[in-house]
Amino acid sequence: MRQSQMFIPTLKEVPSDAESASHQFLLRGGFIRQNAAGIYSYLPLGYKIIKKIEAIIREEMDRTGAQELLMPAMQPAELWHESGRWDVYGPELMRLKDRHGRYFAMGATGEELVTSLVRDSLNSYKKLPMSVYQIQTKYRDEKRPRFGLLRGREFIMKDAYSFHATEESLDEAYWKMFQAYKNVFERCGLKFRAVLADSGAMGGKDTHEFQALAEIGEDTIAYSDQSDFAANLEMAPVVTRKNSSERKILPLEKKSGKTTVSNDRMISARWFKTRVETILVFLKASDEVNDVKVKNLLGTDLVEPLKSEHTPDALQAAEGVRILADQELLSLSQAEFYNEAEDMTYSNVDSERDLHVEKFADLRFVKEGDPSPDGKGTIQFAKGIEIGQVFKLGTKYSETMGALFLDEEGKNKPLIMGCYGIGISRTLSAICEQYHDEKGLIWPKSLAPFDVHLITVNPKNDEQSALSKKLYGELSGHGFDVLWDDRRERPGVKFADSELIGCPVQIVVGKKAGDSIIEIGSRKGQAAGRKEIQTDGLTGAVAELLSQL
Ligand code: 9G3
Repeated sequence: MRQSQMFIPTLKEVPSDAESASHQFLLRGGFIRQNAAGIYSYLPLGYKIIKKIEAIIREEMDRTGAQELLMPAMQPAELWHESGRWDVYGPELMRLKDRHGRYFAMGATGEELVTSLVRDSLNSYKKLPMSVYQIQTKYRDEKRPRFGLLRGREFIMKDAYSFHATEESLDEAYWKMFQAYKNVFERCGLKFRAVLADSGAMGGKDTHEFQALAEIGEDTIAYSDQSDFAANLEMAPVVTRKNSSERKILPLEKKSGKTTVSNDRMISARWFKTRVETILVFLKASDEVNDVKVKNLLGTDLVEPLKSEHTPDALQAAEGVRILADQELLSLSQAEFYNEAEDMTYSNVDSERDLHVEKFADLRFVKEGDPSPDGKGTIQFAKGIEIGQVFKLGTKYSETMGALFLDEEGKNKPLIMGCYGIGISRTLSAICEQYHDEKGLIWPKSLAPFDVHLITVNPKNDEQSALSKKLYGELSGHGFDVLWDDRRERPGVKFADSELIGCPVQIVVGKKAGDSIIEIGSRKGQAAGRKEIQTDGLTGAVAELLSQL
């Protein structure tokens, strides 16, 4: 394409509200434009890349046997009433009313719709398993949209749903989809980890998130430095070090006032409340309570810290207080505990003898340096951007929405479901976060908007224009996708735009055009500069350069 005819409105200045690199360069490179908070247009360059990401996703989805369909973004409110989620979700679920006063949910996800779509016909084990997917715009009215496409209010998602007669069949589809996701993100050139994640309000069990590694990421991943173990910080299990010294049990002593021992010899009391009771968690003062682990242990969805002014006496096991403790305390002897309510410090505390603990469990956040739960290496932390997730949904939606099938014994059972999402807009941003330098983007060749950026330094010069036109024809004839900067702009502007846009190969037609000499270089090897070559070796040189990227 001739750049003089393309709509690529690059920006010299960094937009003030663009905090992340991807947000900055997608705006400055003329890939996207904001229309409202969290709502963007994909301009021709940006949309070209979205379509390349979608093409990779379609190939991998089709390979799993999932069938592509397209469901509406306007979802009848009745469906969300059936699933009970109309009232569960607050303002984040965008709703609208049509001219007849009927309510709709703007699709934030597709579980309700797809279940209503299949429940009339997917009614026999003979028709199972079956998987469908769509690539569709999703709406979520985020309170604080930020970082451009990373957290938008309207975004493009691939969402897939699978239907099964048995758990084994779901398990098979889950791991097939898991592998398809690894293929997708590897083909996108992303550095990512599949992490064990908390299924949270989604019900179901088994769930993994695919996290693209990036400093700007909102999630913290705990991963092993010597295996592919990785988990969301909330989910990462802690394996206790076997404490060599056996526990010595000495008589409990107490003295008034605070204690001065080091944090890892001291026990802390942390108070929480659930919807129905007060929870007291004892743990080492050097550790932090992982509230998700407490929720999962109690099987509740709400665990909130209790304000300090109401904390009762930790050692008087008051009525209605459930006392839990982190497993680490089992290998802590001669511990100290400062009981605020009495202003007394107890020493030689033995957590089994003195704390009336109902249950010892893994309740703390994992820390860097902890042994990896799989026994290989130690835990490190990294920030991640969640770009995909795979869920075993179970029968959460088929039960509430009456999607039943006749099993082999002729019994009516709710369909067993899985759901699988990829944030396509987010994936675009994650790629930019991982592939840029201070001058602009550096697209992996599988996704670049064009293979080659051909720059005519001075289009008014007939030799340079004629040679550029010839090379453009030659390269296109050899199947390369070329963006030809034929604009009457100053060279400095052209080079700056080329670095912003970030096509893998750069070719410059300048002063030596008359001698059929041009310059070639890669955007990735920008710092190394370009090298001069004869034009007759050009297509070979481009193919060679691309093969190395
Ligand atoms: C909503 C709103 C926001 C939401 C949801 C529903 C997240 C919601 C979870 C999922 C689970 C899977 C299919 C593709 C893969 C992910 N945020 N989730 O259900 F109404 Cl406003 O979307 N859905």
